[in-house]
Amino acid sequence: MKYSGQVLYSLSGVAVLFSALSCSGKKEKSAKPYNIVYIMTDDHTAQMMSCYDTRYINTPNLDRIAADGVRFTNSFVANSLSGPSRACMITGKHSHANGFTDNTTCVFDSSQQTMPKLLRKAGYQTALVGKWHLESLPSGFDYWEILPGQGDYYNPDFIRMNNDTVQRRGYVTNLITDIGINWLENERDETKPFAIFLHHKAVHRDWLPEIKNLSLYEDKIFPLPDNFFDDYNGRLAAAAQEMSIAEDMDIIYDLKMLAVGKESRLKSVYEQIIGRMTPEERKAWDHFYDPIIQDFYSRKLSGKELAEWKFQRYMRDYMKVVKSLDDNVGRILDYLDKKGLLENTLIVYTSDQGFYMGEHGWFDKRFMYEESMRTPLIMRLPKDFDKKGDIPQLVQNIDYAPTFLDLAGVPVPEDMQGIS
Ligand SMILES: [Ca+2]
Repeated sequence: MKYSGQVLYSLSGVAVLFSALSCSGKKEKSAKPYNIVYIMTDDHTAQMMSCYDTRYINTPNLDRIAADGVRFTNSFVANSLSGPSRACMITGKHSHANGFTDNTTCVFDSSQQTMPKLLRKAGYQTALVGKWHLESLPSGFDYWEILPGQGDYYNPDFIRMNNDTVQRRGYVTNLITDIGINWLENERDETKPFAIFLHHKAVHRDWLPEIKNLSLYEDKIFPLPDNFFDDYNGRLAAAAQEMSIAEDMDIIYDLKMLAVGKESRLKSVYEQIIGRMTPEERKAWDHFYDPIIQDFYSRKLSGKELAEWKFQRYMRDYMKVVKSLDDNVGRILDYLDKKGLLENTLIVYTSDQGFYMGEHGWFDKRFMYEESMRTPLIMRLPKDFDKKGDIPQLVQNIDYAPTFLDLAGVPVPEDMQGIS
């Protein structure tokens, strides 16, 4: 493949991402094409990354990416829902143009143009591991291994390229990283540049922490957001959302308060999910939760007290799941460092959208307010770029595809709606 340093500057008169990067100058043209490591999580919101917000959690490995690179401070998705967001990202097009407009009725037309396909055509080795959620099987990858649908946290099934399904033993965030590192180490063609897409299930509802992290953060008390008890006065659409921690967060499915004689709407789903644990995992799980469950039902909380109790447990569970994720981002960074790949690789960390952490009394993401439309976006740049710090320009996830193509020296198709 041919690399042209010029495309980094001049592809579009309205170029945002890399023209912003070039403000402080791209130093020199690299002899080798750049690799791309794209790490995307599910529902990981910027409030829960210490490089964006120091109120709650410490994420040292994510912060390494931001500290060594750039942090986008006005990064948004085009569509704040899993499948549609993912389709926007790989096509560089809005939902009406890529055809994947919702999670329930759509099947992604995998014959259409995508950024991974264009990278592959230009000589890149491409790999995808983890959550896909576009219903049709992946296309445009030399290697893929995906979770069916939402996937499971414990001992998850994966669908492989020969279309068989295997159950892997372990915790999903570790497994996705293991598979990714194995591909980088043993399966890729080292004579070619690579683009690997690691799509985590974490930190999606219902936030099942890894056993070793169960007891973390239990002594933390989180401040309630100022608008936690929002009355939605004058905002009928907001009032109609079913995302309320007080009303809609399931005491068993979401918050794990499973006990004999207690019922909830999603109890049976929770039983199925934790039914995937090994006997040892289940024993450790019950050992941790049993005293909390007993204490909870003995207190007979209601009203605002119950809502606040739910908020605290939600925050702790979410943070524990982020902890495993941050550790695994560290594993990838360490691997790239050890292999001498850091300096020629663009490392991207983002999420498929943001999430409510109690703002407006909500969890989830299905309403177009700031917390869910924003998505974290941090990048560690190849050595040829000396830009560091914040990039305030408005960007959306439809801009990722043209940006990666631009970086790879691949012409950006005119019908892509995002810009580099
Ligand atoms: Ca999501």
